[in-house]
Amino acid sequence: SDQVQEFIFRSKLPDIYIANHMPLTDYCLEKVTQWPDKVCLIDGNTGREYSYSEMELTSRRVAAGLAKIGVEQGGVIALLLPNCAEFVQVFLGAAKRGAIVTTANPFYTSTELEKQIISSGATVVVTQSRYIEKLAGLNIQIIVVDQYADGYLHVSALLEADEAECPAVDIHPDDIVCLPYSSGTTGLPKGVMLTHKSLVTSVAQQVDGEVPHFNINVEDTLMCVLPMFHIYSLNSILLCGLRAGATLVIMAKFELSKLLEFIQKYKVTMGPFVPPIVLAIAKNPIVENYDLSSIKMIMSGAAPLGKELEDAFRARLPNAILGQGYGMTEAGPVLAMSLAFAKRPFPVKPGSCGTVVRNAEVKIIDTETGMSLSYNQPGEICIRGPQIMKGYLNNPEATAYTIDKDGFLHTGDVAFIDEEEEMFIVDRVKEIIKYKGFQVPPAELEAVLLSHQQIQDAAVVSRKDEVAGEVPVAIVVRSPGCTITEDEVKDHVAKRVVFYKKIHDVYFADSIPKSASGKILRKDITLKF
Ligand code: AYL
Repeated sequence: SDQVQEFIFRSKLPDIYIANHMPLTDYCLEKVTQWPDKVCLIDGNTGREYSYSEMELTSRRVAAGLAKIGVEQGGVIALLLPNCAEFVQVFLGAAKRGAIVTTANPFYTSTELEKQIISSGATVVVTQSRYIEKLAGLNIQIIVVDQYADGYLHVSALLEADEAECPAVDIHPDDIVCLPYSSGTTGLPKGVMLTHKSLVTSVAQQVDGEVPHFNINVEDTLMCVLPMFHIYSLNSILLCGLRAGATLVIMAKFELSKLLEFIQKYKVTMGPFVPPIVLAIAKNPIVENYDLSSIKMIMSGAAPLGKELEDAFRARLPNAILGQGYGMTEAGPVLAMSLAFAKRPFPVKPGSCGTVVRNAEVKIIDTETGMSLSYNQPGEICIRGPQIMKGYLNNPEATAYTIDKDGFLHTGDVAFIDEEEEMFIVDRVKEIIKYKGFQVPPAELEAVLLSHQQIQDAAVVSRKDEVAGEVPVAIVVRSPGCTITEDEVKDHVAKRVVFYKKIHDVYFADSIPKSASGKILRKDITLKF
């Protein structure tokens, strides 16, 4: 028969009960009565501290305030903020209201913002006054979190609303709560529909149960320097930290000396970072001037971590457990995490991005045949479980392309799993370029390049970079008779995109290698240099 054996990989830890019928805010703050006065948040920017009971109360006030200004259940609000207390307060309040939060990088250009705001259907944007001008011309209500600005609502209208007016809402587990944008395995950025059930499940897979995979608790202080507008920080730091009753130290932007000062001052125990921050801590001499002995765990995620870097880091902070987390926005986002972080830690091998989380199934499939593979054979990672996205917003084709009929989400990452259930990522079969963990979608840059009349054709590919991991470079075919220069090409793009999507080098060519169907053959281009 054509009955084939399916190889399914599972966690080494037993499955757990997951309360994924609960709305996200109620779930994350469920145990607050056990630690009402515990410090929930320290805003490193201002030094202000917020207790858990205060945070819970504020979430109800914000929900009331949002209802009052006309945000309905299912309405979309955009957070355009660096890390700050208001990000957390408004996020939890919006989720409590049954609204949907779309998050964006405040450094985005107005063109990038406009696309996301229109696509997501956001009617309210919460931001700092300095970013208001980028929102000109959009049909939205602006709420400013810093100074009072004429003609705009101030966030105090939410924070100081009457909690007695917190609307009673019937939130369904399959309702969307968060709408981050990701280009996934191909094309332009798309709204990723993460539901209450997805995010509750993902957080539970990390921190719930008798033997949590990611062992954080009320004794822990987490460094929150990664931007919460990105799902890594939003999920694995903010939401996991809240659920576990940890203290979060938040920083608006990465600055090594400040980061080290905060670790020392607040006795930070856990640092969820990205490879460039791990690199800075491993290599920068100023690290010697600080007492980092409080650090128990360092997690690296969102991009590959080099073996030499891992060794250099271990030599410098030998008492800290260094491990990886592996996630993808669409996957809810966490697929795997080092079992060295578990309450009962397992020995782990360098280079591994972790073991699949509990209550989920992983398949490694042959990229040619689609057959599922067994131990030690590399193939595309696919994952199934209640944590994965509901789909892409208003894009059933892209959804069907990414989640197959059996419910497996295809990641576009290539890995093998060894006999100890450890996953090792070895390649990527998708377009995305990762600059310091940030997504750079080639298709978006190609469209920007093609909008220049002196450019007839263009392709954007990844080039390895010591600090950023990867940077985008362009191959450009000039229009007939045109003389556009490398600098002109770079400037054209730089004016239209956020800093990390800038083109680093331009190679002029006579043509772009394409398949018969017109698809750019990126692998062929990469081989040329
Ligand atoms: P997105 N090693 C190698 N590549 C990685 C890793 C890793 N540890 N983590 C993520 N990637 C790549 O949507 C991979 O190609 O989400 C993956 O498909 O911006 C892509 O980045 C997804 O990029 C965590 C830990 C979340 C990590 C994340 C990553 C979210 C990044 C929660 O606890």
